[in-house]
Amino acid sequence: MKITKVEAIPFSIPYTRPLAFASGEVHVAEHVLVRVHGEDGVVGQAEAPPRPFTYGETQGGIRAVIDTIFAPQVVGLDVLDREKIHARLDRTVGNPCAKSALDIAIWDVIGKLLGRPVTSLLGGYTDRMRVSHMVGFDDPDRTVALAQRINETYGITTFKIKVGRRPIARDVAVCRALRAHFGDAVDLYIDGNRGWSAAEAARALRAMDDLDLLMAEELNPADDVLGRRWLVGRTAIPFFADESVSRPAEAARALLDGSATAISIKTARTGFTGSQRVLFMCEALGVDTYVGNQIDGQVGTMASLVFGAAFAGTARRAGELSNFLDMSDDLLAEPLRIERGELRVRDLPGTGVVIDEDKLSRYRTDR
Ligand code: MUC
Ligand code: MG
Repeated sequence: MKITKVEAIPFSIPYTRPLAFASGEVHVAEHVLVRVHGEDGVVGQAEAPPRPFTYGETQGGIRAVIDTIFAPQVVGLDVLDREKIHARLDRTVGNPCAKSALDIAIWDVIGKLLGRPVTSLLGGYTDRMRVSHMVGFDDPDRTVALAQRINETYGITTFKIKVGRRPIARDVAVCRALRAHFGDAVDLYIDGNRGWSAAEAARALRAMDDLDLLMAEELNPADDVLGRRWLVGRTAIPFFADESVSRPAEAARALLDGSATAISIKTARTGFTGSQRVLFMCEALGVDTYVGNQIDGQVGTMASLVFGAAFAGTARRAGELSNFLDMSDDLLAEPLRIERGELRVRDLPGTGVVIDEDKLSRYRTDR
């Protein structure tokens, strides 16, 4: 089936609870819905979340690169010729979220074409994932109250805490309060989004040594080449690379040069095709992975779930699949429901994304 048209539709949905972290803040989901049309009227869909503070992409930039460069390169190609499609997209450097949304939308078309859920086509390991919730910067009491509500309402028992503030005692206090409140009933891990220096991160880890943290992520910049290697070498828990590994080759480099011991996989930045490459490389090397969150809406979260549930390696750990809870509304016709701490994939051809067209009309910003 040939690709006949590609659309990049900008939309804007406010957050009820903005997320703040060391590298930025998100108040409004100004994302792009990518639609890939195939012959016979089949349409594949995916969400691109621009993250200027992470990859440099913007909503306008994603639309422009899709409309002016990627769409002309892929229209007319067969959806099954994925290597040919990627060879063309890869002529342009960067633009990870734009390329990934295209890749996922193409997989959605393939699933619909074959009449099978994409999660089965990718690997078919399980039909569900445990959910981890990411909490942004706040004070200890409010963070504990939020985590308690999320735990009671959705059964979530894994929390990622954003850190990277100064003085480091602010973040240590939040982590300590969560551990004191929940005891060993929850798993906790931290993500610094490059906010600390290597020395600050080492001090913070020392101060939290008794908190039984599961893992740590991007505590200092990977560009502090020796500082990062020094920090990772003295960290006793898995040290995840996230935004510093936006391509499979960067993940390989991070592991080989000792700037990470584990890799966060985000379908928003490596699509399904690139995420598979990252995952398979990590599996072959015996390196841990988990499914991360690019502050996705429900359409993007569905993609993370479809990928994460497809493989034993990604289904093992809780995936970050819940930050859409902080949005005031979303685009899915049938909203995602987290129950008993889990999300289930949908037994539908494709990725299972069905858009509420009235909501899309309300939130799109190009008309
Ligand atoms: C994360 O894991 O870092 C914050 C910035 C970004 O690019 O993704 C989020 C979550
Ligand atoms: Mg991160």
